[in-house]
Amino acid sequence: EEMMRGMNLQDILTGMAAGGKNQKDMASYKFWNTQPVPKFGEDEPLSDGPLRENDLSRVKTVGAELIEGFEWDTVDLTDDQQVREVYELLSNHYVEDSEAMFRFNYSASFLHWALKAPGWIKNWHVGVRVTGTKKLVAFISGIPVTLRVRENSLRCSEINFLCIHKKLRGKRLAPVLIKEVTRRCNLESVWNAIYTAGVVLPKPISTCRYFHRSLDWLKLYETGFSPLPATSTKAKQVTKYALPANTSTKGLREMEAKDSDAVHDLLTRYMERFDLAPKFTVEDIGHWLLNGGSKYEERIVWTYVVEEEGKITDFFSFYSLESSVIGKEETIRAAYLFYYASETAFSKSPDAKKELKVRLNALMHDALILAKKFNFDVFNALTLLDNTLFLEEQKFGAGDGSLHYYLFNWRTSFINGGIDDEKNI
Ligand code: MYA
Repeated sequence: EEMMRGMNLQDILTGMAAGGKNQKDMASYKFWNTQPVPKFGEDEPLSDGPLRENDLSRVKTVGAELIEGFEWDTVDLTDDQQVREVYELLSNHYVEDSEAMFRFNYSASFLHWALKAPGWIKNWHVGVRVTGTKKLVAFISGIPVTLRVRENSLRCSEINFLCIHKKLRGKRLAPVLIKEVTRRCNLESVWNAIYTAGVVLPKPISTCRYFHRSLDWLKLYETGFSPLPATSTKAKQVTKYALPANTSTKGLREMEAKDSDAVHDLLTRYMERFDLAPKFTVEDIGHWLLNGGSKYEERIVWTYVVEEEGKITDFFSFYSLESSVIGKEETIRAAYLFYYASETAFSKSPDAKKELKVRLNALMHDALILAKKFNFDVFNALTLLDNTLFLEEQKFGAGDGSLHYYLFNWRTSFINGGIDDEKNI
């Protein structure tokens, strides 16, 4: 108790309060120390703004030398064969849980969708190949995104899928990849970036926890994803997570292209309530929520709207991302809660928060029913947006993982956003 006093939520979440056990001291971030990111321990309330000067004339026109035997490549993701190569690299070498039981298995369709969003830039899909065999052994990507960080609008690159072949780990290749993608963003006069990671780096602007809601508890138990609580039985667990066969929200239906303007308008207003949000165009909505016009082999995203008397009052979406069970043939099919919004968020009634809670619980209950119907094993969500209003009631449980949010070359104070302080999540 005493120890906690005087420590802020940010320190608790990033491990600083535990004597920095999840985190190295600043001096040992040999690479990140040289980058325009805020440092730990610098907590003076300075105003929001960039951390280094932007000067296009000083951006190098060619990439830095790579270690002997390797070469840079721009991966062409309009070529299915090259998407396949990225898929192979990630499916064998991308993010695993701390116990190395599961690994993200982003599908080729997912990569098409995530990396060719409106305005995508080919040069930001950076690969490293073995000179002799041309085998792809490392990757990092960026896509353009306009972000609102509090009152500022930033043209950013969203960096994702940083991956190095397991045999090339620990050789300081990651900093080389990061500097190369930075150079390629700078060449487009983009000086800021957003990225997320499970690891603690200088310095998170926000931190979320993963929550999981079992849809097929028995499968999750058998694959080692979910434990059997000491106070329960398998049968009780199965009963606990059972869901009705049909949704119950009146007017709920799949989103169609004709809904794009209404969904765009609703989501834009809903997102104004938060400190960090992407600024979407109607075209972005079509891409992110309508599966880019369903042009991919596999379905990646599902979006439902509620229509009442010709008006769209609510919507929710979730996307599909499997994890492979390491050492087995099996996969866990996970649905991840994506964007949603509800007119209830703008209620002026004295019971507004209660109304929003009731409405979101009804919507998310239907989202769970639909995800179950589409054969997902688990439904995942983070502690962002208004999620803490329904996680508990919808039987989500806290996972082990945290997700830290970072901005490159932008200072802003910590965003407590979706973390529910009262419940101490
Ligand atoms: S997060 C997902 C990251 N990928 C994985 O976790 C997949 C499995 N792991 C790997 O492939 C490797 O372990 C990686 C590191 C590639 C992660 N973000 O080469 P090294 C720092 C940033 O010897 P390796 C995602 O994709 C580490 O602290 N830095 O290490 C978002 C150390 O620096 P320092 C990281 O293990 C990525 C240095 O790298 C990360 O062989 C956003 C060690 O290098 C990490 N996840 O390879 C990237 N992990 O000494 C930043 C370790 O200072 C983008 N490190 O501690 C920044 C914005 C750029 C654009 C700017 C535009 C203006």
